[in-house]
Amino acid sequence: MEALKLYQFALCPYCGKVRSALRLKGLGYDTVEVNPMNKRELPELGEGVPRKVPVLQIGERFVWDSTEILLELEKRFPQPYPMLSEDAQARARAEELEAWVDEELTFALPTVIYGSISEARKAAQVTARTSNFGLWQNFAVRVGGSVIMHQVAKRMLKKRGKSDGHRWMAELTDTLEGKLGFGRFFGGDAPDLGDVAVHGALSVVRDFPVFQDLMARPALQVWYEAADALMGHSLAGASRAA
Ligand SMILES: N[C@@H](CCC(=O)N[C@@H](CS)C(=O)NCC(=O)O)C(=O)O
Repeated sequence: MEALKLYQFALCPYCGKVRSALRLKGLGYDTVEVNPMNKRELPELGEGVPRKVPVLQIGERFVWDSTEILLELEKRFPQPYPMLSEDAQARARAEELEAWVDEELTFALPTVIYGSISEARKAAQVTARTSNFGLWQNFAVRVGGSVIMHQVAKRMLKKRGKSDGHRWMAELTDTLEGKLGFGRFFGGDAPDLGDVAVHGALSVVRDFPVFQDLMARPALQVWYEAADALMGHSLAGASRAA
């Protein structure tokens, strides 16, 4: 079995998706926390490849972009839980939910975890805590990172024409509850790609107040507990196969 190494930011929802998928598949992996200020730890992947996380190293091979990584994992490790159903309709629903997570939820989350400068400071501390950065880098991430994160949150709100991140998040929580309906998982009786995407993105905000708002919805709480039993992981997450 080839070694798996995930280059990540602990608080990046796309990286959360990959950690959830790795856990669902029962795969052990190591993580490398990338310094968001200089991305020095990220391997050189050639011209045209975005300097972004997540990147998953599988043996000697590198795969980037969370969706591509999930598809690669599905191809190589279809069991024990397939993320993509053979049924075309179910598959389309799962892909649609994953796209919604990538294009909506992932943009709203930073606006509530870095929305105020004190929230941004807390987020930067989490990043510093989950990394192996040296003393100076650690300090720079705590101070510089919180300012940058706060700016990113403000830019995202403006770009999406929103004024209040918490209100935006409440709207998305309603949507999420609607998508869950009465099923145990978004994918029905078993989790699928949609469950992996939602679980991964939400797991990064577990230590933030917004998570309590989400868990105040009983259906979402029941779903999260069931999903977390299968895909739960820590943010720093060097993890061995179960
Ligand atoms: N479509 C990509 C998006 C990845 C992405 O935007 N990652 C962000 C962190 S959440 C990043 O690395 N940003 C660094 C930068 O843009 O400089 C995926 O699904 O993996």
